Amino acid sequence: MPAIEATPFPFPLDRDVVALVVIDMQRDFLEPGGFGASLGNDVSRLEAIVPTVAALIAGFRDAGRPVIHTRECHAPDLSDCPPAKRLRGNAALRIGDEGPMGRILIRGEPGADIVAALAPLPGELVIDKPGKGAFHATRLGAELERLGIRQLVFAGVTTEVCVQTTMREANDRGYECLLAEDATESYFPAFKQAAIEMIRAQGAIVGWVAPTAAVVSGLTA
Ligand code: TIU
Repeated sequence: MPAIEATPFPFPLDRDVVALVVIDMQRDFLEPGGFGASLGNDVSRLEAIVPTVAALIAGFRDAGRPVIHTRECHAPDLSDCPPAKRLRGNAALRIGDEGPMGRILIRGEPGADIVAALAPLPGELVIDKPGKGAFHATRLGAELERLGIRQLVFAGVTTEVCVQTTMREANDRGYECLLAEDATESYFPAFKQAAIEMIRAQGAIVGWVAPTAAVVSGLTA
């Protein structure tokens, strides 16, 4: 199978062992009144990647490859939310507080849902994660082993927080990681760009970077 165009060099995409991980495309990060907004961010820029993420998801579904969705959220009793996370900073609304989309970042609340346009299909893996990384305190690692996955393509939000943290966790666990650069976004354009540069520097020290179109055409080649 030919490698796909990527930086800092071509990525040896292997359709037999690759999966897509879509990080935290939740209302709480994309819509006003949720967690992202409660941290003081302008959430409007994140919505713009939804069609590109949808195209990437469709490419994996069409190729019969796994699509894994994550949601950053906590148990209703907050037993999995360390005070160091809940009490950090100066937010008007904190994790667990009642907001316009239900309790902020709580499992089962409307705000914790993945946006409708990217809804998981029945049978797709949905990983609820209490941390920024998707491996910490979840069954993601065990599920990837069960599925025989060796390569991960990443999309979602935000690039330098949950996406980069999860890529680093995956890289340390031996997965070949690629970031779909137009299917990820940050509240801070400069941080997105910096994360991309950090990931692919030093001979892909964390992983590869490529546009969605290159990944999708690689899946169908
Ligand atoms: N604040 C921020 O940029 N991100 C998060 O809190 N979580 C995720 O990135 N999902």
